[in-house]
Amino acid sequence: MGEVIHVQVGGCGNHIGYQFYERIAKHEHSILPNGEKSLTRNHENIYTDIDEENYYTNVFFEESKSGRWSPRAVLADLEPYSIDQIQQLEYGRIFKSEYNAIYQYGAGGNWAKGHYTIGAECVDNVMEVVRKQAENCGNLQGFQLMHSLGGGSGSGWGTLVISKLREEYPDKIVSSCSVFPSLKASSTNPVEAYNCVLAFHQLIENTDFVSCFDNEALIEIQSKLNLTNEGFSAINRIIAKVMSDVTCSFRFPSHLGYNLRKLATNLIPFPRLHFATISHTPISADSNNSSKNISELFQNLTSPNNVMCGCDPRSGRYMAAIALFRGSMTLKEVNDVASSVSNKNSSNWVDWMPPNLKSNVCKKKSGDFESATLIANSTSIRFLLTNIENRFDNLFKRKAYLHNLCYEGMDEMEFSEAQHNLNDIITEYKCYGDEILDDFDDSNLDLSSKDLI
Ligand SMILES: Nc1nc2c(ncn2[C@@H]2O[C@H](COP(=O)(O)OP(=O)(O)OP(=O)(O)O)[C@@H](O)[C@H]2O)c(=O)[nH]1
Ligand SMILES: [Mg+2]
Repeated sequence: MGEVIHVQVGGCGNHIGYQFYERIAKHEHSILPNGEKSLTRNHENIYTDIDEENYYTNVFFEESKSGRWSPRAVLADLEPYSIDQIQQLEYGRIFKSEYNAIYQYGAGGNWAKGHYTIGAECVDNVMEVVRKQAENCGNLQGFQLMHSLGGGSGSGWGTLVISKLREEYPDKIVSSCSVFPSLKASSTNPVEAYNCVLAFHQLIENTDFVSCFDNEALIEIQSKLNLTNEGFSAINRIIAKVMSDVTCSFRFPSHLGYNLRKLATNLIPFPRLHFATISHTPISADSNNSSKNISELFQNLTSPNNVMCGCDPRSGRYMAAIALFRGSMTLKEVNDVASSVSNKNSSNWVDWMPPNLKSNVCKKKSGDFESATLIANSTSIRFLLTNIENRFDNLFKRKAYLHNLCYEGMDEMEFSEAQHNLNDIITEYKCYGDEILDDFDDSNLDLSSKDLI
């Protein structure tokens, strides 16, 4: 299968990365906080033998000579707080500190500090640690980087790391799990939209595949779940749950074994358009959600309320999608529903090729319930991108706060280039899918439908 090196950068990146690893170690690979495998696990249903179990665990974890498993993870931040916090948590000890790159400077919410000045001074150390991780891999598939696009470290430094990964490992897949900023997250950083668009420009050029999460949509989901008082930690658990599904067919036997490359190949008809919308169900494991059949799970996946970046799939068209089911269902059962769903709703797909919907089933459930995730290349992503472009433009046309970033050596041209690149992507998504949906009217969308969460 080949190994994936996971890199988490900045405050948000480190918090969601921790939740991801805690989830997959504790609930999915039976790894205890000290790195040992739990003796009580029951692998007969999933694996044929222990060698097969180790083969799959090896993708995101490395085994030491003493039989302890630790994440193939690099923890990087330009300030120490997030990693300090992680180290106090239940699974904090599972990360090896030799793979940390921690600094005291802080990027102060400024993309240019992360990408150029401070970040550039520190990036070699991160790459050094990545190299150490890569030396422990027999057949590295690629990288998964987690970060937010709104701050200085995850956004600026994170995308610098991405560009170095691309340069040093040109034949490996570089993917990211990127969190878009929300005005509702009560951020006091006025230049978030600059940070986001400058980072997005880098993601277009230097990643193969991006899983898009939007804090705006996640805050909405969180409030429907009555978890608002938990702040980001509830949101991060949702992202971790979804990312565990996105990666489950690399980590467990499944009908169509996917790896990062196969995922990217199936989803991306044009290299620049590699920004995935992800829907997941059930988002909360409550009793109302536990007994859904395959059709109901499918229906939820196409509901706007279950999309992690808030884009209504009906406002665009799918170019390609992978529906990933976890549970005891068979691939034939899923395929039967999938083909009837895509035939019935063929207008939701681009009309220049037959609906490209692949399904996969992984027997290993995520917790106690059957679940489903749709990783889609949908032209509706342009609504998220347009929103961020508007926020950027409101600042940039007034040159507001520009001096904060230019003071770090940036030129106004770079802002214009990033904005053009983003606008081009928005136009490309529109051209490939949405021409006849220009008069799309969202007034009749039923956002209160009962299949929410
Ligand atoms: N989902 C989620 N979003 C977060 C979290 N922490 C911060 N954010 C959002 O991410 C953006 C700020 O990014 P951070 O990750 O805190 O910043 P950073 O990458 O550490 O960069 P600097 O601190 O500026 O150097 C803002 O839009 C926040 O609302 C988190 O734990 N989860
Ligand atoms: Mg920070």
